[in-house]
Amino acid sequence: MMMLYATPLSHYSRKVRILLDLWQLPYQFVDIGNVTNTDQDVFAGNPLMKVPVLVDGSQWIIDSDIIAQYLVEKYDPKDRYRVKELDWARLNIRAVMNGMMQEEVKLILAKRTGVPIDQYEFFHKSKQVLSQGLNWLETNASNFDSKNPGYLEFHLLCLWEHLDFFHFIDQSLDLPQLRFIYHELSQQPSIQKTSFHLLRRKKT
Ligand SMILES: N[C@@H](CCC(=O)N[C@@H](CS)C(=O)NCC(=O)O)C(=O)O
Repeated sequence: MMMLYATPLSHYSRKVRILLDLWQLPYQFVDIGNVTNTDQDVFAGNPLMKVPVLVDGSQWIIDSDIIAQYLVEKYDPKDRYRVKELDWARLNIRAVMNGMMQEEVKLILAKRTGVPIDQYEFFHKSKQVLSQGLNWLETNASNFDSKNPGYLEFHLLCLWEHLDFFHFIDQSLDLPQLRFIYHELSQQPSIQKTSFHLLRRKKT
């Protein structure tokens, strides 16, 4: 059986988990625990010490988007969720969301390891990216297809719910379209299965 090294609260991993659930592909979820760990073996040998990592027989694949591509090639050649789409506007949106996820990880891991983030300009930029990113996504929201959601829309779901979970959504921002799309997507049972809201607030 495939093994996915991840954590229940990893937004990058959740993108892959949603695809696996939609395709009804069984896999073993290996919770690696705290991602601040510095033992490469805990991350299934990933030298970057990040999750997700997929092990499928002799195949070892890192990085959520590459894992998604691998899975589509092997299990969904028709690419029902448009993982391999080449629509430049939508790919830019994916890049923005992946970048925002990275800034969020930076903030969370800094806090978790005792860095006083409010004291450093470096982290102010990360917070600014989160607010600007949300505004930019709202402006570009017509590119999302909430009636026929695919990999792009799953990025938004994972990003939004994670930001919400960690209280990174600036409530003064006006984001009606993003809220609507999130709400529509979050109703789907296959998506609810991996909801962060099912988890208690814990350090994983
Ligand atoms: N580009 C990678 C990013 C993976 C990533 O940053 N994962 C986070 C958890 S959501 C992590 O493991 N962070 C540990 C660290 O940065 O030290 C991907 O798409 O898989």
